[in-house]
Amino acid sequence: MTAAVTTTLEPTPDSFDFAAYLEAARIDVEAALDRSLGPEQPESLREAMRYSLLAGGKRLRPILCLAACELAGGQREQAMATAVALEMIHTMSLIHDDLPAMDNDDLRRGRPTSHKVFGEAKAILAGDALLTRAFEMVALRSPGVPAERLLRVVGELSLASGAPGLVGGQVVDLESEGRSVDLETLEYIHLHKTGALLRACVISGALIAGAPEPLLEALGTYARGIGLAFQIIDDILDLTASSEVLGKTAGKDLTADKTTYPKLLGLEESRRRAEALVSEAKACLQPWRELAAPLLSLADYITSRDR
Ligand code: GRG
Repeated sequence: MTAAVTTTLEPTPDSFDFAAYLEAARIDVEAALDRSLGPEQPESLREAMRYSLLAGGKRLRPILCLAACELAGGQREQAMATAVALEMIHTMSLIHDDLPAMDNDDLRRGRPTSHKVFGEAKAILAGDALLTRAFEMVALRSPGVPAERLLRVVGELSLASGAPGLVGGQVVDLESEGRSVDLETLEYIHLHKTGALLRACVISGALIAGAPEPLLEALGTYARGIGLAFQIIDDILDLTASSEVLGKTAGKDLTADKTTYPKLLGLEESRRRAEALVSEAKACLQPWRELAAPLLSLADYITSRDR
């Protein structure tokens, strides 16, 4: 449950050009994603992996990872392989989530879903290949990062992907369909399905730069806030935005009879809650304020986004 926010926040430094930061980071991430898929065989698997990984998307997760690495004093390039790995895990989860056995969707990132193009078996395998490639990126393709830091990153990615994260959240979500769910269960679903990977993004970026414990702790709190806020906004957009703008089928939550924040709290209160969570998330980074401008702006972007 979210406590009322009492901290008076200092504004993000005026000199910081967030739009330019976001665009430059996105360009770097797109290039790294493109490079990350080598000549895998067979060709049909490579095609399916590239189809989903290079389909656009906001690239929020890799950018969070890079920003956290920079905040902790690291160089963007040191974290790039892990940033790519996080987008691979995210993309895998979207491919699997869209399958007929799960959310059964045929539109993602403005294109037909993987199983619609390649068939179910190939879509599952493309997801599996992306998930395992993610760990390869960290373990074998992160030059210049000390092995003990990479080991901790592998640990974070494992926790975020498995039963303590994505898989656990997805199972509770599936089991909750068609049932009335209370706020506590809804929060559990979102902290696991969405929040765990967002947490892994900032924690692993910071670990790569050798961040001290107080910063890791603050980033964990930041991630919890933005994770829940992200999902509340996702629920709101599902109700209020069009499929064309979202690039995925709008109104799915109503059709699938899912419990959402707007269903439990109403639209206005949901929005207020997302804003309060973002304020809390930003508050815990105040001690690092000078270097935290990208993460502070990314938190605001989460509530102001339209897709
Ligand atoms: C097989 C290990 C394993 C895990 C899969 C299917 C699954 C378990 C979990 C589902 C996780 C899921 C799809 C959560 C929803 C997260 C979410 C809100 C996605 C949308 O993220 P955006 O808006 O999308 O950042 P873009 O397209 O911009 O990247």
